[in-house]
Amino acid sequence: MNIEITDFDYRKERPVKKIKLTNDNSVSISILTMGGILNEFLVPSDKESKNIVLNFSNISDYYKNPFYIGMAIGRTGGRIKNGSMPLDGEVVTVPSNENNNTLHGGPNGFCYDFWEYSTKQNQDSSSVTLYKNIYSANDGYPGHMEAKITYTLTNENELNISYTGKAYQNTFFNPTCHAYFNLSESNTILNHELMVESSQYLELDEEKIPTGNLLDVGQTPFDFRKPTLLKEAINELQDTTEKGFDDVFKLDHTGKIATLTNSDDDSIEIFSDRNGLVVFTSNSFDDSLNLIKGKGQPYMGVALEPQTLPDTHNHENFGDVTLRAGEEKTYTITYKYNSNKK
Ligand code: FUC
Repeated sequence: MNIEITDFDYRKERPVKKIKLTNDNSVSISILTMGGILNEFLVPSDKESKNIVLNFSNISDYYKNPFYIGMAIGRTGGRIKNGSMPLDGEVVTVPSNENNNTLHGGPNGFCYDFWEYSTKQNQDSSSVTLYKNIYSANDGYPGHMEAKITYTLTNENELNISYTGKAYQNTFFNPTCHAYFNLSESNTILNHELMVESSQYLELDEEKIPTGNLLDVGQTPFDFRKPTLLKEAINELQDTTEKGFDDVFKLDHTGKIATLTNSDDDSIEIFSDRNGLVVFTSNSFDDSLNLIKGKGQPYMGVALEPQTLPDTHNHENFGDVTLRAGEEKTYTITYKYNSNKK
């Protein structure tokens, strides 16, 4: 296990630190102190190593596009209609940043700021914890809360991300990770297979807000209950506006919820304790993105974002993202890398 801390770049005249954790199998992850960005997930390959998440070489490129590449998302992931949610019998409105709706924590969410950090090294894992106090004046959400995000890399090649929210006043907490995976040398994920433990997905309106209706995946391109080639599923969506997936799956259970497999049989297994998974196949990426992997293009990566179903408060049975004064909640996402190479 090794921890290396370097300067990645500058933003707002402050250094952005890069914290790289490497395990005993030469797998490593790098986290940036700005935006809680997962900047690298390096695994051994024929060419020494390959990075299986999309990334940029400098910090400003991360903020020149609307795609939240690698970023930590909070206080609430997904879209909230008109930014309004009931809290203690009153309707609270949080700042909007897409149409009139709030996306991924709004214009001042988790991804737009610096985080304090500390690191820890154990026998079989090492971790970096990002933490900060967030006040209503910072992001327009109700209440003061403390947020902590711990990225742990284990010798089992698991990246474990735990999000802890501690509320001093009532607020909302539905964090997630916006990493885009691409396990291949290719510039698209079309030859990856995806499996998602989900029998229903959410109907969305034209602004991608859930209508509240749940649709069965059976006999549709949304049926990933068996591993399915993304190329085939995406082909079936070519007559839709999105021409790919930007969808919310209601999960059948917690625990292992999804597997993404490359044709070389490398895979990422995803474990979560939430009821939803957003699958976004980067349909609208274009060549203005200067990713290290190359110019942006549709289907370059797939974001697999475990979270509580979005717009929760406006729909029955979607769950509850309220975090009450004095309450502390931790959610965990695990992305486990498996290689077929012996
Ligand atoms: C996903 C999608 C959104 C958005 C974002 C970058 O979470 O649901 O549509 O484009 O990623």
